[in-house]
Amino acid sequence: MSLYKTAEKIQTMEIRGAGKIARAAVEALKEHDRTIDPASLADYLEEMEQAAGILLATRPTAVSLPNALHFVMNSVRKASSLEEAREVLRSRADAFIETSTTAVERIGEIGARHISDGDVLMTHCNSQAALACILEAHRQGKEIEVFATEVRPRNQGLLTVRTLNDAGIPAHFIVDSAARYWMNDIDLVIVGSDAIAVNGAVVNKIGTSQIALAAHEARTNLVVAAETYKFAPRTILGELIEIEERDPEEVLPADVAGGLRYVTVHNPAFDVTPAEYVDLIVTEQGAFPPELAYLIIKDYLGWDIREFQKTFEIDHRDQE
Ligand code: RUB
Repeated sequence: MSLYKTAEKIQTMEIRGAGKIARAAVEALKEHDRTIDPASLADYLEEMEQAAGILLATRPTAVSLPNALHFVMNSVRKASSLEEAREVLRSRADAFIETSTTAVERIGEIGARHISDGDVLMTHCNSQAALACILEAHRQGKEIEVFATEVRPRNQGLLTVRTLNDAGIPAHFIVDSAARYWMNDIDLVIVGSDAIAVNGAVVNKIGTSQIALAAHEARTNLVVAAETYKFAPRTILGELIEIEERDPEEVLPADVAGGLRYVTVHNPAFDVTPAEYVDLIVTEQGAFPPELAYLIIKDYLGWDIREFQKTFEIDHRDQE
């Protein structure tokens, strides 16, 4: 698939979910490398930087995207010949895809330890990392049930209940606004994440913070399943994570909205759950309280923050 096709699919959400977006972007860099014939290292770098920029511009919230592109491009930029740059691009891309796939499996193993036999779970949206924990707990023979929200406006909850159904896990499909109604029946809420800030705040699908609030009130634990590349290094520098505002037509068709002169339709795709409503973040490196987000960025992500700032100048929209 061409770079442009991948970018389009990410934008239209045919490819969606933070982990999948990151892997698809890295795969697209590899594909782009195969289709170009640069005369020099400088030409190659220019081409690939442009390609990374196109991918980066697709969706602004999932930090897995810049993190994955950085993982590949930062090494490519250090190459001293065209051949070396191309070789490095391919090997770093493969390494990212491999480690990110393994990370999800590992999260499943670690996360399943926090799910007990007989638990009734709730999840929101469609997260590979969260589902990995649920599927692994089921594989281990734990009897669990899962409440899955519908996830307006794009109905990702349907993908989740299909996966649960295929695995033979009893599931309950509910509208988003029913989360608090059911919360007293829930033992554990488990969700994924698009980005985690240095202060442990978790950015995930719109509605997650309402569910977290309801869980907090009901004293139900909330676990976030997220690979370490979902942590946002630039939040150490005080940068806020941009919340994607999608087309209002996803919420209300233009022919209906058009007739409502005084009505504005809003469609933020993500929200921020403060660290105080998060009990545990399960990563491939282990389970941590959200307060340790700084250590994960520093020790496990291991990237030089100044270098990261220099190499990816992302738009600073919506800085509060
Ligand atoms: C997806 C979403 C998911 C996270 C984590 O939003 O909010 O919970 O991306 O997913 P969208 P994963 O559907 O708008 O992309 O664990 O698969 O990376």
